[in-house]
Amino acid sequence: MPRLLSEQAEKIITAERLLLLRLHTLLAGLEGEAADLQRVQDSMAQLDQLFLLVVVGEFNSGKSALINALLGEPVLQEGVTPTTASVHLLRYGNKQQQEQGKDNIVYVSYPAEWLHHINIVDTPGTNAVLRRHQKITEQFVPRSDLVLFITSVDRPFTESERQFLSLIREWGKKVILVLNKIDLLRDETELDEVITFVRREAQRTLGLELEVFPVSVRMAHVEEVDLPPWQQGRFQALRDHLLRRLDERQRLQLKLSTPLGVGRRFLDKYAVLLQEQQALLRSDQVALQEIDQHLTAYEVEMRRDFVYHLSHVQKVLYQMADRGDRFFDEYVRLTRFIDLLNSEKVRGAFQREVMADMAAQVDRQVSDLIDWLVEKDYQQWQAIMSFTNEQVNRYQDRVIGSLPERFTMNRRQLLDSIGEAARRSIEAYDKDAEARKLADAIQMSLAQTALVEVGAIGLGALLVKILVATLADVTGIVAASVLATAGLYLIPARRRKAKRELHQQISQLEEELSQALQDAFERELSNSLQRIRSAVTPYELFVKQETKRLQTQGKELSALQEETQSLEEKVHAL
Ligand SMILES: Nc1nc2c(ncn2[C@@H]2O[C@H](COP(=O)(O)OP(=O)(O)OP(=O)(O)O)[C@@H](O)[C@H]2O)c(=O)[nH]1
Ligand SMILES: [Mg+2]
Repeated sequence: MPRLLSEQAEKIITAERLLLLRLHTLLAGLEGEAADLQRVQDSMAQLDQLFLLVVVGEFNSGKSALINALLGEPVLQEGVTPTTASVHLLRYGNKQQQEQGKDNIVYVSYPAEWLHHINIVDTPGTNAVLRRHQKITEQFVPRSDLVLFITSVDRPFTESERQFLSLIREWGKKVILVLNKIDLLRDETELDEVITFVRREAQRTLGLELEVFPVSVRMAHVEEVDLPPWQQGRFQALRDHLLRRLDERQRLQLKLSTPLGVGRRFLDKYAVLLQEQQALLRSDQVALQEIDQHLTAYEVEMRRDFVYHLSHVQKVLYQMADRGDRFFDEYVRLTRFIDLLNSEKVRGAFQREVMADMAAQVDRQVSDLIDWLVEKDYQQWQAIMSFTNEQVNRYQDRVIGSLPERFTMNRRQLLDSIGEAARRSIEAYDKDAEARKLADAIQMSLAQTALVEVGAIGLGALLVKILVATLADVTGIVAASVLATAGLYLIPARRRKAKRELHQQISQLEEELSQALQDAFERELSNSLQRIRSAVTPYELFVKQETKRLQTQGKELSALQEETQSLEEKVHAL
């Protein structure tokens, strides 16, 4: 039977080592605190060490005195002021001696048989003016396999004791509560009262059913038979419990629970951190989706508005066509035959009445369109900039200093770089230069399709140039000389032809101009979208990568939680 037990125990120990190793890897990946990583490593090493019974409590509660009473000799120093200044670890030795370890622990050897199975630790008292004492003890708590918590009847269950007990609980420790100095009480009623109080408070504030041992360490060695109960030391019960009833199996269970308690505490702690990072990344994903939707909507809206802006330009040309109709109706008639003889005059009138201020109007409409395009692009960058600011601020509101450095730094840098790209674009934005560039591009492409030489004449003037070159034919159709040779009865037919030709010319021009504008617009829009998207891309990648990392780590964390649970059950079943 003992052989079976130890085999199973061996298996559990191996599993615990593996668990701690995986936990260590996980915490390192999560950029866990150095102290936490160290603690996990210590837990691994401590699996090989002897059972550790750790005595804690407020200063002056009688911790050192209690250990002395167990030993039957005043090995440790006692005193009415804060006395024990460093951790004292009592272990078996052939003779009594004391040495200062490198780890700030004082190692005390003593030849008591039971020290073969248990090491017992005296700690500096808590709640003393000497804050350092409390720190030392707090740091030692995770190592303990069983905690003996000593409070005394003259100040039972203080607030600071409650806090300290809850810290011990966080490490998953089993606690035995000792209520010392019962010799200070007047009668049994007072004793019952104080025990009930301590039990109730532990239950109420910590939800703990604690085993309570009322004792008087001072009376530990006084013959008890003739004394009333509250004046008896009752020490024997505690001694029995610790040295005899705490048998090998129980000690093993407690010992094997220690690393699981440590593991559980870190798993809980880092699960919260993981969740915070996940929440933050989710907010980033949402923001990135919003940007994407925003850009898609922007594209749709731009296309729609472009049609509207383009129609203004087209309208200028349609109006010119209408004026042309009226012109031919008025001029190409028999009564104006004399006027038609002067073709220079006809051309002059045509320019004045039909072309009119078309050039200026086209220039104005196109420049409106360009301004709109440039302004919209600019607005997009501003929207992106305010998005990044928002995300940066959201991060600042959420967590201050608790998230891993690399994660927060990278995230911050990437957000900043989007903001920076937006800022640079906005600052370097020379709307006039952008507009000029666009206007030139439109002119160039129009000139190319119409096979006209361009100088720096402006778009409207270019249109006039194109029209004048082709309209010579149109006015030529209605010139008197032509009409004379062809026969005057042809006037109405010529009028119709002139109109038709003019419409054709104008609609061809309109098509070419629209195409040039459309091309320029598409080019600008896709450049603008691409610039914004590529500024956001590195951040998008980061969010994707980190989300994946968190998923993997989250899975490992859950797996370790399950493994801890299963080992706890196995330890319990030992
Ligand atoms: N009346 C009474 N006094 C006791 C009892 N046990 C210890 N004392 C006294 O309480 C004082 C403190 O005892 P220590 O053992 O030094 O207390 P401690 O908890 O180790 O204190 P620190 O080392 O300062 O944390 C000493 O004067 C002891 O003699 C007891 O059962 N009854
Ligand atoms: Mg002491």
